[in-house]
Amino acid sequence: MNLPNDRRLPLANTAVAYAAFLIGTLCGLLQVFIRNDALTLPGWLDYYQILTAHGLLLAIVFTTFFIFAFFQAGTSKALGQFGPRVILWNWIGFWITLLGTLLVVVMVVSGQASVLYTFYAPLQAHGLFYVGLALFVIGTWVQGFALIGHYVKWRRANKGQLSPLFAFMTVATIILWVIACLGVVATVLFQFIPWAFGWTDGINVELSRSLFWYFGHPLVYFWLLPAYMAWYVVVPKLIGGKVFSDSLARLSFVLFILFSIPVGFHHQLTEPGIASFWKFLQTVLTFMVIIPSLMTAFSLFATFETRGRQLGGKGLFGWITKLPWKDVRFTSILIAMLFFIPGGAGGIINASFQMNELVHNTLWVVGHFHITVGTPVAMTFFGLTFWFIPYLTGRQFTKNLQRLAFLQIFTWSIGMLLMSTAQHMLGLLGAPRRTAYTGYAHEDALAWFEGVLSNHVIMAVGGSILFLSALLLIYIVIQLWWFAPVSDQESKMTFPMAESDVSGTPALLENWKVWIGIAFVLIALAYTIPLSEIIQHAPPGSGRFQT
Ligand code: HAS
Ligand code: CU
Repeated sequence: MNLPNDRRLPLANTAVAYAAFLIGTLCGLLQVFIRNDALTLPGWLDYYQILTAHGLLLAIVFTTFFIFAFFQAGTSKALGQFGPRVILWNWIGFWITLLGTLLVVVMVVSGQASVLYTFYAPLQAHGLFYVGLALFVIGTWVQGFALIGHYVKWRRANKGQLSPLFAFMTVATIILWVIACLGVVATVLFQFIPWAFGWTDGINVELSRSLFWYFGHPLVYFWLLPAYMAWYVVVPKLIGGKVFSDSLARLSFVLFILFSIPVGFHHQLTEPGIASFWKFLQTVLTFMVIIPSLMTAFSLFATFETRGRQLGGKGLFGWITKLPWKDVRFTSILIAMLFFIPGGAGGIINASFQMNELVHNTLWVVGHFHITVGTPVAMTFFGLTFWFIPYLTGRQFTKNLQRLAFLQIFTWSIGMLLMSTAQHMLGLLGAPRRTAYTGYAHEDALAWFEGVLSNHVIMAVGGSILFLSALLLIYIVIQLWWFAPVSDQESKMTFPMAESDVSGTPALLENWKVWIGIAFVLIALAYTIPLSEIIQHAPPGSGRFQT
């Protein structure tokens, strides 16, 4: 089929996303079996290598490529078709991101970069691994700035107007991403690359970890915000409603720009070398960043209830039954939201300073991120995929495929429920994360963990169901891409974007200079003194551990 350029671009991004998804989920399957002691890997493969591939391919590659596909298709719908320059720069950015990805993948596959997605020093990968990471980030910036260019042109042509909500949210997410990446770019360019190529002897470990987490926390909102965009803008349209409050939606995105960055220390609460005052300050700021998620939860409930009552729902809960449960595009995303209720609650536990001692570096944290990025975000992306690919390829999401889609989200939910519950419980009992060896310090390997749910077998059962579900999804994607019947006028998919009333929205919310300025003030407050202390008091030499 001959597709216009602004469709081919998001399709290319989606293709890379799902290729990464397939390999990444396979690596996940291998992991649960190794942890269950049911599988021994051949000599040329290694647990940490697979864990690195799993984390990178799913949490970084799948998400980022899918997010850019969504941004590209959505902004060209919201602001009008891309001009040739925007298209060109998006393509250039796409190829650079892909080149970076391939370089990283080659290094991991060849066993020279089994450093996990957090690449903590003094673990050392091959220098090209870090070059790949840098290219990846640069590629996303090029795509991001191309989209911002399109947005700026629209604003010039529509002086004094607020931009459509989807475009506003895209720009907010890109701003967050660019500011966040400054940390990882700094550590990769100025610390890891010189060290890995042997130009410098040692590396300041604490500085590199702190710069990583300056990036690593907002990274999770770079995944979450596109899902929130779907929740705020796409879902209301699917249920026939409107955006509950335009200004609330915009404010929540602005709050993410302000508070999602100066909080990285909540991943380092157990680390020496950072005074507790700064850890405490960042913990307080972490509690601030919970607010926009609570606002989102409120706003979504309000959207659902308003629409359910319009459709005749009575009583306290009658409106729930009026929602379009038979539409898998809606149901998938609703289940994704439900998962985020315990997911977010677990995050609040992690962030509760002393309580973090109990869960840090245990499987609990693994459970946490599988019910944040692994379901609320990932399943929202699945829910989008069901209409997004047909929208781009002009094919039909047939009744049969819809049935399969239900089976897919159902199996993903069950698999995730089993696996993440087991991980949370095992974690509370002290099962460590980031290790292939589960039974250390004990003769009888798995004897600590033999509860009904708190055992490694349930985790593996969950993981296997998840892998089958992933295969089903890939089947659906392939069908929607190449084999489903071409749609006619009636069955044609559109990009669902709900109406959002901007009449009460203050123009200040779209004054980026103000928000970026305040964000930098908060970052400076939270980081200047502790980072300078880390630099001044760095111990000499760090050694290096090659994998
Ligand atoms: Fe987290 C570790 C704290 C959110 C991902 N997190 C991680 C790691 C990942 C991750 C990947 O403070 C591991 C990193 C590593 O490898 O070491 N996290 C939080 C907090 C939040 C949070 C406070 N995390 C996320 C999100 C993620 C994510 C989102 C991915 C997308 N996290 C931590 C901490 C650690 C951590 C510590 C370090 C742990 C350690 O010791 O290593 C908050 O943002 C959560 C706020 C969310 C809510 C929920 C709102 C609910 C909503 C749904 C509404 C439902 C509806 C359904 C409307 C308060 C919006 C309606 C239904 C009807 C039927 C009508
Ligand atoms: Cu965090």
